[in-house]
Amino acid sequence: MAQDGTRPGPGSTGGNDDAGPASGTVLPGPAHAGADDLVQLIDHHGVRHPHGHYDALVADVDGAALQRLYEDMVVVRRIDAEATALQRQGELALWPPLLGQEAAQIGSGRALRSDDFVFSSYRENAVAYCRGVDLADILRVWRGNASSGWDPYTINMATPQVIIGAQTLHATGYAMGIVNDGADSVAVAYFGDGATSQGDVNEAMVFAASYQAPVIFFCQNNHWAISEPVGLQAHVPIARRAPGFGIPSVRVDGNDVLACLAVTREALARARSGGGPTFIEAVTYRMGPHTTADDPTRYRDANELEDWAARDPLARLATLLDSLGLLDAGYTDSVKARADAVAAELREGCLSMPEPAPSDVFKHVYSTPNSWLDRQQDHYERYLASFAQAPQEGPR
Ligand SMILES: Cc1ncc(C[n+]2csc(CCOP(=O)(O)OP(=O)(O)O)c2C)c(N)n1
Ligand SMILES: [Mg+2]
Repeated sequence: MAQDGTRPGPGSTGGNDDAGPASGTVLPGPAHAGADDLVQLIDHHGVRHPHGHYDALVADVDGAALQRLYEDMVVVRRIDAEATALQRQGELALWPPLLGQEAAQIGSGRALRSDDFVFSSYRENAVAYCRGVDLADILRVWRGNASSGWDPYTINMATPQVIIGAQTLHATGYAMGIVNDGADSVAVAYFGDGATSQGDVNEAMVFAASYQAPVIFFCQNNHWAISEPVGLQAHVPIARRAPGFGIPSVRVDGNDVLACLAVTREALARARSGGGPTFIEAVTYRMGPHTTADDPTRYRDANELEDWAARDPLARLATLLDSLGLLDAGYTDSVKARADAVAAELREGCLSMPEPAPSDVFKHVYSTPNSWLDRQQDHYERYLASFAQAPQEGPR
């Protein structure tokens, strides 16, 4: 919160810069957790703390399951690093890194069923990984090869939304459709802290509450909306907003994969059983730039990054696994080998992607023939052909 009670200045993260329990009023929500309480099962020292309510939701997560969550996080961090390298090498036009947000995305993503449907922003590449996306498909748009990366129905995940917050409306509408179908799947909208200031997100919450739609609003509060710190637009924890719409909310340590799994499972169970929407605020941190076109050193204090590096989601799980005797060389070697193989597959998929034909830009604009577009395509193709036919001018 701003020192003087006014707008926090640049670099401040206002009322949301802690990852520890905040004090204050406990607002309506799940009976066991107010919107201000931070759910945490594994602290940043890698210590597992018992929890009166959420332990039951992850009772099945044994050592082997924890190892799988760790492997997932290592692999998606590697995907992210490889894609960043591909951008630096000129193979991608742009890349939005997720470094630091692995636990929020893997914990929630691994809670979902295959018939649930995800509506994400551009940064949820770890969620796409959980959905089983073809690795090259993650890169297609960023390489400029396609207008969208995959067929949403193959993995039940819409292609990433760049219009901030719009996917919350899509998710809510989809969830209303689930009710009409009499199904028990759930729609999950992923968005950032900045997105919560968008009208779309607020409208989506009104509709979701009105229709008790089976939708989860999964907000990754990574503390920044490009160069704008979260405290500028949220003077109280973001999770507190949802109860005002009649939506129960929970604030979770977004760098704790087990806690993220637990709260998402609870929200899914509520939605499947007719209990309507839930808002989850996963308190995490974007350790990299907004995108590879951004330079966060221009607006962010290096100390802040250092603070959050000490709460790294992978490091704490590694420490816990080690304390359980589950981080031996055989295991870490196999995780590394898997990450190397995935990175190699990603790179190969990127470099071997066929170049689209210029006229492919007209594909998928409409699902049915359109004479106006056909005419444009015809003109464009004749224009391109004119270069091939132009007489070559010889040297004078
Ligand atoms: C409607 C709209 N307004 C503005 C932008 C430009 N823009 C792109 S990313 C971004 C910040 C989003 O921040 P946040 O929601 O916190 O997500 P994060 O990037 O941190 O994951 C903005 C303002 C946009 N893409 N769409
Ligand atoms: Mg953000």
